[in-house]
Amino acid sequence: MTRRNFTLTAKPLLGLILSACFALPLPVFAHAIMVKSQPAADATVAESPKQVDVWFNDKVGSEYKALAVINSAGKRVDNKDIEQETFDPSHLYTTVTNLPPDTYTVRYRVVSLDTHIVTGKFKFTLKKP
Ligand SMILES: [Cu+2]
Repeated sequence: MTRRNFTLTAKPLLGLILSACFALPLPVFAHAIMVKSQPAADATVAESPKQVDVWFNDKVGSEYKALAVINSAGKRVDNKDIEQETFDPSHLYTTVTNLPPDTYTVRYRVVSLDTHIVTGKFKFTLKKP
């Protein structure tokens, strides 16, 4: 075996790790999947939420967590105060400024118990009164 075998680029390597993870039928440590949010993904809401919450299927790491709420102009509108609930480490939230009607994108990044980094996004709409 030569050194050249190890010159994999990051992206295919990540793909291999992810498929290895999903291939395991009963992993001891699961790959985190977002299971719920408030506002819900693709929901239309009448009033500005005070905060945006996301829940995963299992607890996630306390480091490297990120949660951002971005308006349709690409501006960040959360208060950059991400918190992880002490008694439910699968729950992350961040407060937001009083939001005007718009469609918002929520982006998250967490580290699973299996050490895999999980990123994702969803949208919600705040309708005009
Ligand atoms: Cu995983």
